[in-house]
Amino acid sequence: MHTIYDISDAVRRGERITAADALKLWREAPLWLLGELATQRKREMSGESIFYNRNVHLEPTNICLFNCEFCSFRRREGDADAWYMSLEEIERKAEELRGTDITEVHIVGGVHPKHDLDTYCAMIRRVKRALPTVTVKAYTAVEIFYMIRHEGVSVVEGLRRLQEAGMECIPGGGAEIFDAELRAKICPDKCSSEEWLAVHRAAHNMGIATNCTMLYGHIETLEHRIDHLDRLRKLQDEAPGFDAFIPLKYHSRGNRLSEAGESSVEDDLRTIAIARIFLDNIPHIKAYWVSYGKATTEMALAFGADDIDGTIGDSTKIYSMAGGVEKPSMSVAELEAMVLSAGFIPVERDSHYNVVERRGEHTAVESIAHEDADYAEVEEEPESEPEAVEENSDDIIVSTESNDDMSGESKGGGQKRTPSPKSGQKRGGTTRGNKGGAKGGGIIAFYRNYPIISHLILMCCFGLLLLFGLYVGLRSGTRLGNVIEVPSLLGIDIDEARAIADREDFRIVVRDSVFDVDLPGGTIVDQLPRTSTVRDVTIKPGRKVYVTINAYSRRMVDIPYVAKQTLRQALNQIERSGLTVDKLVYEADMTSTDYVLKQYVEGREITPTTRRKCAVGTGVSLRVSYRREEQDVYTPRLVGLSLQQARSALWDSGLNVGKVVYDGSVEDIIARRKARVYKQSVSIGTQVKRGGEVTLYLSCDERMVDSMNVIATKELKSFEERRRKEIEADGTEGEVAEE
Ligand code: V47
Repeated sequence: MHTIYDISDAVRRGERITAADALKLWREAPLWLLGELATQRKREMSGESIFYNRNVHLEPTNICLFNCEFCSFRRREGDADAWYMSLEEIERKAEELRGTDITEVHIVGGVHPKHDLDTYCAMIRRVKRALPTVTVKAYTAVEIFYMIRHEGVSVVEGLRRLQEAGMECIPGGGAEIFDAELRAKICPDKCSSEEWLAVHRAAHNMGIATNCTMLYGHIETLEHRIDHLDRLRKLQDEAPGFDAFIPLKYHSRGNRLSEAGESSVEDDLRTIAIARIFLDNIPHIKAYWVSYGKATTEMALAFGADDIDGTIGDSTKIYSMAGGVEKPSMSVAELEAMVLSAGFIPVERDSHYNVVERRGEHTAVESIAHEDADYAEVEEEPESEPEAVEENSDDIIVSTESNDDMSGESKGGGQKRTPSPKSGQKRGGTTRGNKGGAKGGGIIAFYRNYPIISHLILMCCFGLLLLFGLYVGLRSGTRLGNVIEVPSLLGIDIDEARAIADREDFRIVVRDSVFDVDLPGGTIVDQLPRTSTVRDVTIKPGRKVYVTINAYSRRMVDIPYVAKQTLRQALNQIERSGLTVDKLVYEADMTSTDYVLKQYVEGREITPTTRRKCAVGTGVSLRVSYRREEQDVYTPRLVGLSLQQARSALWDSGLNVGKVVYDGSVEDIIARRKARVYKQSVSIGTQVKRGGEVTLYLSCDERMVDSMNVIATKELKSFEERRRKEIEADGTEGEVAEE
């Protein structure tokens, strides 16, 4: 076992650290030490530079099919504050930016039910038509995965079409947290971690640079964070292409995870520092100022961040709607001042981390570039001429010069870049032209000298062409253009499903397993693509259908000791171990509320020395403290949630699950997994005693659940309004009393 001193020495020597060491450092290293180590790593990778760019975000819609727990941005179609931009509006918006000095448009938004791959491509084309020299960074891997699956094309083909439309790089959003269980809780509708990673892997292999993110500070643990970073580091080793990692601090206003609170500034700085130390193959760490605010961003520069994102121009709402910076906008002067006051050199970059130099503007970069060894010019490759940006071409030069260390070769951060189309054309054009001329002369001379042989050769070629045409025709008549309607495999045995797949000409891939006592082993409980009641879902012959099956035997797990910590920590640990909560029993206490005093499994107390295993899914009962004056809690909103989500919401509020009642639309055990709560026995915001029970009513009737959800949203709003007034009134009473 390494001590933090061993680990620090390894970092100082420039060595890679393991996931276990990173966890130890995170937990035990004092903040100053993390700052020192991360800054050393940052200096090795990007010298004294801190990067920013001139950018805007474009959020075409906030209407989204997905309903993530942490999201405050998402609206349903028809909601009063939902927005949707047509292609014309998008183009007009881009046109308004003409003549400004931005170098990047970052497009991201909701996954709109009516958008397909063509719509997404058209959006990019419209932006590029209005702003031909600006880089379009577009769509999270979640959006890309959705549009590609919807279209039924391969990831590579989908990316190729987006690239053809003008997408140059991919932002890092949608990664959230990779742990499957946690992902299923906070963003159950989004593509899986493997799918997110697969999109980025494919992009990297195609030479498309991407970013990566991690949403942290909600209900995840440090282990989840390290696991997330580890998966990113592995992908970067395998297929380099990440330009930057962006830790995204969770903001809690106006979403269903708000009870998780928000991370402290210390946690933010530790997260940034560990990311810089651990991700030794990702060239840049971005402290996204829109999320962190100016003060924390400035501090982040002393903890390994070397990028602060850009000018933004009040163009994104994702963070302001969740409680981040309101109307985010910073001038170049403000961004540079922030960097300078942290003791570093501000450097304007383009989307590929090339330095942008502007004639006539005296930037910090220009004055330092010639003095500082870190900025020594790298010899240019002959074909990659500096690309002059057309618009405002008097002002901007996208320089190919880069920081020695930033070339990243030694660190494995080297990016594959698509060669400049200009240079490619130049090389191909001249050589092909010459050869073509020589060949043309030779063929004519041969024909004149040997007319019979020439005719024979021509006849053979014609015959071959005829045969080829016949073959293509037959193939397309039988198979090409054929599609298979995806059958519902839910509830059937995996062997039976394989037989169907053989018959129908598609393939089955088991991608996950769960354990449900009520189901036989091998039963399919989920599939992708899923079937739909409103349209046919089809795939091409030979394609894969991914299934989740019920495991054959119930896994045995160690019972963790979860007492002597907060209820939230205990719930997290119980969940991670694969167990569940049986009952929360509250006990009055003088000092604390929501502190776990004791724990029981099958009636027997678990102590720190208990070494026992039990089957996955076994319930743990917790004896939890409450101070008498804090005995009451408010019933949370449960309508719209799955059973698992509703259970968690109740436990988090200090309440228990009463009866679970399914209506007639829930036909079998499989359907139960899809059912959502449409009624709760105690309405939202009712004051009840801790430990009380709430009965849940579930249905698979989506329309009914949706309409109950609308009512629930109104109830929640009026409860929040009522509470706000009560709190204000309490505050004024307090002031009067003090006076
Ligand atoms: O994927 C959503 C996050 C992401 C909340 O690549 C939230 O350069 C905190 O990825 N609290 C989208 N975070 C934004 C994004 C991004 C931003 C800036 C630069 C880049 C880049 C990428 O925002 C989502 C999600 O992880 N998010 N809601 C919230 N309440």
